Amino acid sequence: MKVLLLLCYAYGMLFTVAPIQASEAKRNTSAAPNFLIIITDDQRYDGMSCAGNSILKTPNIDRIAEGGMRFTNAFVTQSLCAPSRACILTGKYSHANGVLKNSSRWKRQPILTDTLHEAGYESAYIGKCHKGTNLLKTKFTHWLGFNGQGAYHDMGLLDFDGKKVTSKAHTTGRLADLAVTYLEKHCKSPFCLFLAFKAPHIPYEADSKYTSAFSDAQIPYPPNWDEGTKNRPNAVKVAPQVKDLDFVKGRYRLLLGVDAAVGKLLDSLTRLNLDENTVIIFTSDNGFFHGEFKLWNKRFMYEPSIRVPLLIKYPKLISETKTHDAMTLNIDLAPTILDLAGRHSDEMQGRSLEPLLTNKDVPWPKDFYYAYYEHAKKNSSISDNGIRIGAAPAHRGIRTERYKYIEYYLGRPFGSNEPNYELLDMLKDPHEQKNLYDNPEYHTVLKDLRARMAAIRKETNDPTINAEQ
Ligand SMILES: [Ca+2]
Repeated sequence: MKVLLLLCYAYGMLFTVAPIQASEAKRNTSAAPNFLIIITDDQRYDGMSCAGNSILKTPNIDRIAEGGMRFTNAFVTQSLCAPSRACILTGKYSHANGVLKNSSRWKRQPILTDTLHEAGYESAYIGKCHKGTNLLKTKFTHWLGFNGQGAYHDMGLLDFDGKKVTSKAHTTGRLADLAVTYLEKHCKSPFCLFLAFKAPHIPYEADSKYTSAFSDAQIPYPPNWDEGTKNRPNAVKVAPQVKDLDFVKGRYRLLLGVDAAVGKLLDSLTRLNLDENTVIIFTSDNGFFHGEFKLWNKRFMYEPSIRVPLLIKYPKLISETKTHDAMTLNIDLAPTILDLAGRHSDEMQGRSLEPLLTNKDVPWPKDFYYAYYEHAKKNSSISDNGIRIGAAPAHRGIRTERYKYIEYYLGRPFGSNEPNYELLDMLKDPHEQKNLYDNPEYHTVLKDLRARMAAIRKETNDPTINAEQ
């Protein structure tokens, strides 16, 4: 079996693409829009200047927001790399697509590109996927980049001739160059191009040109820094804490590289006359803590971890700079892309954002279900530098426009398996500091949230719900 897998992998390295001239791309005037989906890794919702960040300037990412739609309440249904990417590609919750953890294997199932291919699209995935090569080889017309976490320096990347090439150049810039090459020479309209950066994921090794950036910056401490996790349920207290916020500067330096790369992409779309008929979507697979409760990393259902950037630009549909505050989810992206391509998949559980992009007055969900499955095990999540980056408890919950209810149903990792619960009123308590679970005044609220969460799980075919009811 191992030999077979190796042969399969080697075969994947040998793919070639028909050389299509840039002039052919320029003739792209068909009604079917192209799609460029840019996914960063661990960029939180406010990691760009168009979302109000006064320290990190991202003029090129802001160009997507200018004349486009910025969703100010965009969430992921699981805050972790591989599961969130699976949600994006399948349009389904983790419990429905089966990618519950980073280590989960993909089961055979339709994804976004299956429907696009039927509609005459070609597809490409460039960069980090975090899942096996078979998924990329079977579900995309072209795949370039790397499997797993990759590296920022001296990494072998596949080029468009199928050769593995190592370069001293920083991976962020190299991925952008591959995407530009794809647009110039290899794309066949209509196309759907995913460009997935590793940045700003650890390790914080930015391009050397940004080494001195932010050296004098004062990263603001959040209002809930001082208390750490002392007021949080026991299950949360396993999470490693940081002593200061210097690491944020490393993340911002990596995002400067992403911003420059985005600039290259946008310039090439304009140069190739593809900008009018290409839908640009910019988002991240999950958010990140910048010291809230002295936490870093992601995984938890608190706001900094589950909120992500979401920008959509499509001049044919959106004529001026706009924002929208409806709650949108990572599982909505695939249905949105299909809708804009004139297609639909009954398999998907998210909903198209097209009515929001066009300001239609439609009923829209006011709550969503969140679940995180990797219950930390001793010694199972030690990083190279000795920090337990993955120490989080399994949990699930529901977030409405006002409330958040969380169940740590397996209790505290490395300790008691007695469940913990958390109820937050984000209207009165925007920094999520006060657990109201035991407050009798919120008894009805709690009961309603539990009932609603059970209803969503049932509606979306959570295979574990019947066992518990
Ligand atoms: Ca991630």
